[in-house]
Amino acid sequence: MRDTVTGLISTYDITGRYLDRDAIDSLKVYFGSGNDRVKAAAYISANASSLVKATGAALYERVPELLRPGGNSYTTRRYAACLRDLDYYLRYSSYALVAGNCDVLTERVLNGLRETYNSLEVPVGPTVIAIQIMKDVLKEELTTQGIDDTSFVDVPFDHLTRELG
Ligand code: CYC
Repeated sequence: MRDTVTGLISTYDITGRYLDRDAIDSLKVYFGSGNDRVKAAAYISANASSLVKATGAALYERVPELLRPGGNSYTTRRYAACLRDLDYYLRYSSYALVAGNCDVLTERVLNGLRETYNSLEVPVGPTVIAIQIMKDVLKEELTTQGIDDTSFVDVPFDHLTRELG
C-alpha cells in the first residue's frame, strides 16, 4: 500500500536522485488538495450508508431487471451482497483519496475480483455503472460541502471502473 509521498520517495530513492521539479510539482498538487481530501474522507465516513443507499436506488432504477427473478440482485441475499460490495468500493475509495494513490484498491479490492464476479455471474457492466453513479452522487454532495474542485474524487472511482471493466 502506498501514498503519493511514499510512492515518490521510493521512485527517487531507487535511482538515488534528489526530488526534481516534477516531483515537487506532484507534491504541491497533492498537498494543495490535502485539506479537501481530508474533508471528503470525513464526509464519506459520516454519510457512508446514505451514499450506498442512494447509489443502490439509482442503480436499480437504471437496471431494474437486476432485482427480478434471474437478476443478479434477486433474493435479499444477493441484494445485500451487492450493497455490501458498494460499501467496499466506497470505503476503499476513501482510503485511496486520502493516500492520493490507488494501490490500496488494486491490492485489497481488485485483486481476483473479476474472476470472482465471473464465477458467480455477477454482471460487471451494472457494477461499473454503480461505481460511476457513486462517484457522481459523492461529487454532488461534496460540492454542497464547499469543495469547489472535486476532480480529485474521480481518480479512485475511475481506477475501479477501468480495472474492472
Ligand atoms: C458476491 N462480491 C461477492 C463475492 C465477493 C465480492 C468476494 C463472493 C463472496 C460473497 O458472496 O461474499 C466482493 N469481497 C468483494 C470485494 C472485496 C471482498 C470487492 C474487497 C474488500 O472482500 N450484484 C449485482 C450488482 C452488484 C452485485 C450489479 C453490486 C453493484 O446485481 C454484487 N457481489 C454481488 C452479488 C454477490 C456478490 C449479488 C453474490 C453473488 C452470489 O452469491 O450469487
